[in-house]
Amino acid sequence: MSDTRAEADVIVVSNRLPVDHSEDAEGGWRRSPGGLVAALEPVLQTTGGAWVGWPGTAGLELDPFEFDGMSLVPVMLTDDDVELYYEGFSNDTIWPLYHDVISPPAYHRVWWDAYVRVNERFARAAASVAREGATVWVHDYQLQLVPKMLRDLRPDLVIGYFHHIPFPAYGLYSQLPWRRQVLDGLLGADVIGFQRVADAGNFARAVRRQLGFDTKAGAIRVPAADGRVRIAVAKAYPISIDAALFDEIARRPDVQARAVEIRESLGNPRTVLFGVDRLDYTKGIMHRLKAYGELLAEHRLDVADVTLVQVASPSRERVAAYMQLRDEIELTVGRINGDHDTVGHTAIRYLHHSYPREEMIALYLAADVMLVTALRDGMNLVAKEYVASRIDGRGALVLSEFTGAADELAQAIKVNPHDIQGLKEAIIAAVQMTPAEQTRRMRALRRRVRDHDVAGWSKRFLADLDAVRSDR
Ligand code: GDG
Repeated sequence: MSDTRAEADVIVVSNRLPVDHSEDAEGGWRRSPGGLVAALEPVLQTTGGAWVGWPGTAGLELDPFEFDGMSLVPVMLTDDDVELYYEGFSNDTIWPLYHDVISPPAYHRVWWDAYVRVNERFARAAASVAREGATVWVHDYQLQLVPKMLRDLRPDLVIGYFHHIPFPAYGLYSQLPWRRQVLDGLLGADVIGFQRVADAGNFARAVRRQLGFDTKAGAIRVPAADGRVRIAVAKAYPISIDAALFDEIARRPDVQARAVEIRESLGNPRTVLFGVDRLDYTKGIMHRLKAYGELLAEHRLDVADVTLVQVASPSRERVAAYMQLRDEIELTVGRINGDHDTVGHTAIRYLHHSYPREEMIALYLAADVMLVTALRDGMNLVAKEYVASRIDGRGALVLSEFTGAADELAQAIKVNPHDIQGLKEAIIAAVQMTPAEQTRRMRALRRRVRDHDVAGWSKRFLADLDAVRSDR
């Protein structure tokens, strides 16, 4: 890395930099879509801050560079790092374990060694760009060891960590062979943020049981090497979206015209059901298909009236569990369509693609019923995006109670996706919901999402980090 880089007062650290390689874009980089970038970019721009992360291509060694008023600090990952740290430990150990073992987690010591090695690399990169007393905000499960590593390197820093996925109950967490090291790693932060109150509670319980530290009302007393005690705060900060932006795009005439066109191209069914997820076993796509398939088989729904559009965006395609899931989903979709399609109507329009945001919002506008049936999800931003896009106040949201969003979106139709019969009844209730009832519920949902957007989320978190600084 070059030593000409500027030092920063605010540093974000995440596995991925907020940019993607692009041949067409000026300078070769394009801003990646997503709420995190939208929320943090203004903070970094006004403070001249830096973002530390992997540029997304193995073996690519790059010097820090400026992008949109932020300084980007690339961390290099080799092919081995991608396989062992990213696809292995992050996505085949921590991801399934933290999502309640929906898929069995694999525990491999070589994966753990790579995780430690790569976390060290991220910590050193952050330490090297942080000005004296700077604020460093670390993101997500790929980097759970960074807070402690960073504190050891730079005790002057104020360190925050936000966990985007669930933190599991102690009985599951305790499977992890490196359970103490991970807790120690996280406790290096001054503020440890979670999506739900329950996640923060699970974390505090694991700390009590494994490390014996005192944890009162989310204030964890962490003994330091010098015999003193430091307080680490574990608390819920439910993440959100840039609601105003979704509202604005949904109002665009071209997007509304596209929504009409989408319905037409589906043969103008009376009801369009919609699901959009990364193709991931946590999202409950198979449960959704089972319920829908049974409703068709029992003639409670008819393809002449109803179509399900399922976007499953490609994800983690080199991890075996994901390849298997894709096969299962595609077999099931093929069966349901084969059984129920007519020449003019299809039961499921299945799309294994990623779409531009405008197209996603047109799909939200075209959908009468949004199906979010995750078996476990930290938050689920799709649910909030659907609500923010419904400028017409219409539409019904079926929402799994196992998502973080369920804590906030009280007027959704709540479901336990494991209960297929209950899921079927919820789908029918959504299909049959009167326009007046849709409007009544959607008004309250929209108010919630509008008043708790992603800017408010980052402001709350950073204010708590500022309070840590003042206390010092
Ligand atoms: C993790 C946690 C937590 C999806 N397909 C396309 C597309 N998307 C966008 C959605 C949404 C995002 O991706 C997915 O966010 P989710 O929250 O639903 O789920 P994860 O990806 O699993 O995210 C989750 C989140 O982190 C934030 O903390 O909520 O619980 O698992 O924004 O719109 N966007 C576009 N084309 C697609 O095809 N443009």
